Amino acid sequence: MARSHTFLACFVTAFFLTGAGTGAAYHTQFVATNCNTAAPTPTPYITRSGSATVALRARYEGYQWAGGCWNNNDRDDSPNDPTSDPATGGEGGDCSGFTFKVWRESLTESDASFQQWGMLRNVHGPYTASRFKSGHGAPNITASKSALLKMDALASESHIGMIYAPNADGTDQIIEAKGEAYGTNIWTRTYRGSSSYGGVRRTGWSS
Ligand SMILES: [Ca+2]
Ligand SMILES: [Ca+2]
Repeated sequence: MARSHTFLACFVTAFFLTGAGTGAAYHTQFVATNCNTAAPTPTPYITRSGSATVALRARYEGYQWAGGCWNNNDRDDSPNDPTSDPATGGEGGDCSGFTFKVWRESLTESDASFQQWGMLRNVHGPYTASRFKSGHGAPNITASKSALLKMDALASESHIGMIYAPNADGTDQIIEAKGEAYGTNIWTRTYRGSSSYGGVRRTGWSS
Protein backbone atom coordinates (compact mmCIF):
# COMPACT_ATOMS: atom_id res chain seq x y z
CA MET A 1 0.00 0.00 0.00
CA ALA A 2 1.40 3.35 -0.99
CA ARG A 3 2.40 5.58 1.86
CA SER A 4 0.12 8.35 0.66
CA HIS A 5 -2.83 6.01 0.57
CA THR A 6 -2.11 4.77 4.07
CA PHE A 7 -2.03 8.33 5.27
CA LEU A 8 -5.34 9.04 3.65
CA ALA A 9 -6.89 5.89 5.04
CA CYS A 10 -5.87 6.27 8.64
CA PHE A 11 -5.43 9.93 9.40
CA VAL A 12 -8.49 11.30 11.12
CA THR A 13 -8.80 14.95 11.93
CA ALA A 14 -10.70 16.44 14.84
CA PHE A 15 -13.15 17.79 12.31
CA PHE A 16 -14.02 14.35 11.11
CA LEU A 17 -14.17 12.92 14.61
CA THR A 18 -16.70 15.55 15.49
CA GLY A 19 -18.77 14.61 12.50
CA ALA A 20 -18.42 10.85 12.76
CA GLY A 21 -21.73 9.14 13.35
CA THR A 22 -23.79 12.20 12.62
CA GLY A 23 -23.29 12.44 8.87
CA ALA A 24 -25.85 10.89 6.61
CA ALA A 25 -24.80 7.35 5.81
CA TYR A 26 -24.93 6.18 2.26
CA HIS A 27 -23.70 3.24 0.20
CA THR A 28 -24.41 0.18 2.38
CA GLN A 29 -26.03 2.16 5.22
CA PHE A 30 -24.27 -0.20 7.62
CA VAL A 31 -23.96 2.20 10.53
CA ALA A 32 -27.43 3.65 10.06
CA THR A 33 -28.96 0.19 9.91
CA ASN A 34 -26.97 -1.72 12.51
CA CYS A 35 -25.12 0.46 14.96
CA ASN A 36 -26.03 2.09 18.26
CA THR A 37 -24.91 4.76 20.69
CA ALA A 38 -25.13 2.72 23.89
CA ALA A 39 -23.08 3.78 26.90
CA PRO A 40 -19.97 1.69 27.57
CA THR A 41 -19.78 -0.70 30.52
CA PRO A 42 -17.01 -0.03 33.06
CA THR A 43 -14.84 -3.13 33.41
CA PRO A 44 -12.55 -3.28 36.46
CA TYR A 45 -10.69 -6.42 35.37
CA ILE A 46 -9.03 -6.50 31.97
CA THR A 47 -6.50 -8.91 30.51
CA ARG A 48 -4.36 -8.86 27.39
CA SER A 49 -5.72 -12.24 26.33
CA GLY A 50 -9.29 -11.03 26.82
CA SER A 51 -8.51 -8.00 24.75
CA ALA A 52 -7.16 -10.22 21.98
CA THR A 53 -10.49 -12.03 22.00
CA VAL A 54 -12.29 -8.70 21.58
CA ALA A 55 -10.00 -7.86 18.68
CA LEU A 56 -10.59 -11.20 16.96
CA ARG A 57 -14.30 -10.47 16.67
CA ALA A 58 -13.37 -7.74 14.19
CA ARG A 59 -11.19 -10.05 12.11
CA TYR A 60 -12.41 -10.38 8.51
CA GLU A 61 -14.83 -7.48 9.03
CA GLY A 62 -14.70 -4.18 7.17
CA TYR A 63 -12.76 -0.96 7.41
CA GLN A 64 -14.31 2.48 7.70
CA TRP A 65 -12.26 5.66 7.87
CA ALA A 66 -13.23 7.39 11.15
CA GLY A 67 -15.51 4.45 11.91
CA GLY A 68 -15.92 2.12 14.86
CA CYS A 69 -18.81 -0.31 14.42
CA TRP A 70 -18.72 -3.87 13.15
CA ASN A 71 -20.55 -7.16 13.36
CA ASN A 72 -19.05 -10.65 13.54
CA ASN A 73 -20.07 -12.42 10.33
CA ASP A 74 -16.53 -12.72 8.91
CA ARG A 75 -17.26 -10.64 5.83
CA ASP A 76 -16.89 -6.99 4.90
CA ASP A 77 -20.45 -5.69 4.74
CA SER A 78 -19.33 -2.39 3.22
CA PRO A 79 -16.66 -3.05 0.60
CA ASN A 80 -15.41 -0.50 -1.91
CA ASP A 81 -16.52 2.66 -0.15
CA PRO A 82 -14.80 5.76 -1.54
CA THR A 83 -11.52 6.02 0.40
CA SER A 84 -11.57 9.82 0.42
CA ASP A 85 -14.76 10.08 2.47
CA PRO A 86 -14.83 9.36 6.23
CA ALA A 87 -18.62 9.68 6.36
CA THR A 88 -19.64 6.74 4.19
CA GLY A 89 -21.18 4.95 7.17
CA GLY A 90 -19.71 1.56 6.36
CA GLU A 91 -18.73 -1.36 8.54
CA GLY A 92 -15.56 -1.34 10.56
CA GLY A 93 -13.17 0.75 12.52
CA ASP A 94 -10.20 2.59 11.16
CA CYS A 95 -6.80 1.84 12.62
CA SER A 96 -7.10 4.16 15.61
CA GLY A 97 -10.80 3.58 16.24
CA PHE A 98 -10.19 -0.17 16.27
CA THR A 99 -7.37 0.28 18.80
CA PHE A 100 -9.47 2.57 20.98
CA LYS A 101 -12.26 0.02 21.23
CA VAL A 102 -10.03 -3.00 21.72
CA TRP A 103 -8.14 -1.15 24.46
CA ARG A 104 -11.50 -0.29 26.04
CA GLU A 105 -10.73 3.36 26.52
CA SER A 106 -12.86 6.24 27.72
CA LEU A 107 -13.96 9.14 25.55
CA THR A 108 -12.58 11.37 28.32
CA GLU A 109 -8.85 11.68 27.69
CA SER A 110 -8.00 12.18 31.37
CA ASP A 111 -9.79 8.94 32.31
CA ALA A 112 -7.61 5.81 32.22
CA SER A 113 -10.37 3.40 33.26
CA PHE A 114 -11.47 0.46 31.13
CA GLN A 115 -14.75 0.85 29.29
CA GLN A 116 -16.22 -2.01 27.28
CA TRP A 117 -17.85 -0.94 24.02
CA GLY A 118 -20.16 -3.29 22.17
CA MET A 119 -19.17 -4.35 18.65
CA LEU A 120 -22.16 -2.51 17.24
CA ARG A 121 -21.56 0.63 19.26
CA ASN A 122 -20.37 3.16 16.69
CA VAL A 123 -17.49 4.99 18.34
CA HIS A 124 -14.07 6.08 17.15
CA GLY A 125 -12.66 7.81 20.22
CA PRO A 126 -10.50 10.93 20.37
CA TYR A 127 -7.18 9.55 19.16
CA THR A 128 -5.52 9.51 15.76
CA ALA A 129 -2.64 7.12 15.06
CA SER A 130 -0.27 10.05 15.50
CA ARG A 131 -1.70 10.89 18.91
CA PHE A 132 -1.41 7.27 20.02
CA LYS A 133 2.19 7.30 18.82
CA SER A 134 2.87 10.30 21.06
CA GLY A 135 1.24 8.63 24.06
CA HIS A 136 -1.62 11.11 24.29
CA GLY A 137 -4.45 10.33 26.70
CA ALA A 138 -4.22 9.16 30.31
CA PRO A 139 -4.33 5.42 29.49
CA ASN A 140 -1.61 5.57 26.82
CA ILE A 141 2.16 5.74 27.08
CA THR A 142 5.03 5.36 24.67
CA ALA A 143 7.04 2.19 25.22
CA SER A 144 10.33 0.75 24.06
CA LYS A 145 9.79 -1.39 20.98
CA SER A 146 12.01 -4.12 22.42
CA ALA A 147 9.74 -4.43 25.46
CA LEU A 148 6.39 -4.69 23.70
CA LEU A 149 3.96 -7.42 24.74
CA LYS A 150 0.86 -8.99 23.22
CA MET A 151 -1.79 -6.29 22.63
CA ASP A 152 0.67 -3.43 22.89
CA ALA A 153 0.78 -1.44 19.65
CA LEU A 154 3.10 -0.05 17.04
CA ALA A 155 2.14 3.35 15.71
CA SER A 156 3.38 5.74 13.02
CA GLU A 157 2.11 9.21 12.20
CA SER A 158 -0.57 7.64 10.01
CA HIS A 159 -1.21 4.09 11.19
CA ILE A 160 -1.49 1.94 14.31
CA GLY A 161 -1.74 -1.83 14.72
CA MET A 162 -1.70 -4.07 17.79
CA ILE A 163 0.66 -6.96 18.36
CA TYR A 164 -1.32 -10.18 18.22
CA ALA A 165 1.84 -12.26 18.51
CA PRO A 166 5.55 -11.63 18.00
CA ASN A 167 7.33 -13.78 15.43
CA ALA A 168 10.71 -15.39 16.08
CA ASP A 169 12.37 -13.41 13.28
CA GLY A 170 11.60 -9.99 14.78
CA THR A 171 8.46 -9.35 12.76
CA ASP A 172 5.04 -9.44 14.38
CA GLN A 173 1.59 -10.72 13.66
CA ILE A 174 -0.29 -7.45 13.76
CA ILE A 175 -4.05 -7.18 14.18
CA GLU A 176 -5.17 -3.98 12.55
CA ALA A 177 -7.83 -2.16 10.58
CA LYS A 178 -5.71 -1.63 7.50
CA GLY A 179 -7.75 0.09 4.85
CA GLU A 180 -10.82 0.01 2.66
CA ALA A 181 -9.40 -2.63 0.32
CA TYR A 182 -8.07 -4.78 3.15
CA GLY A 183 -10.53 -4.61 6.02
CA THR A 184 -9.50 -5.78 9.48
CA ASN A 185 -7.27 -8.82 9.88
CA ILE A 186 -3.96 -10.21 11.14
CA TRP A 187 -0.92 -9.80 8.92
CA THR A 188 2.81 -10.31 9.44
CA ARG A 189 4.35 -6.82 9.55
CA THR A 190 7.80 -5.29 9.96
CA TYR A 191 6.61 -2.26 11.93
CA ARG A 192 8.81 -3.06 14.90
CA GLY A 193 11.90 -2.72 12.73
CA SER A 194 10.72 0.46 11.00
CA SER A 195 11.98 3.84 12.18
CA SER A 196 8.58 5.30 11.30
CA TYR A 197 6.96 3.30 14.08
CA GLY A 198 7.12 3.67 17.84
CA GLY A 199 5.84 1.47 20.64
CA VAL A 200 2.62 2.35 22.44
CA ARG A 201 1.10 0.74 25.51
CA ARG A 202 -2.31 0.89 27.07
CA THR A 203 -1.61 0.90 30.81
CA GLY A 204 -3.55 -0.67 33.66
CA TRP A 205 -3.98 -4.31 32.58
CA SER A 206 -4.96 -6.75 35.32
CA SER A 207 -2.79 -9.39 33.63
CA1 LIG B 1 -19.17 -7.99 8.67
CA1 LIG C 1 -15.64 -0.20 3.99
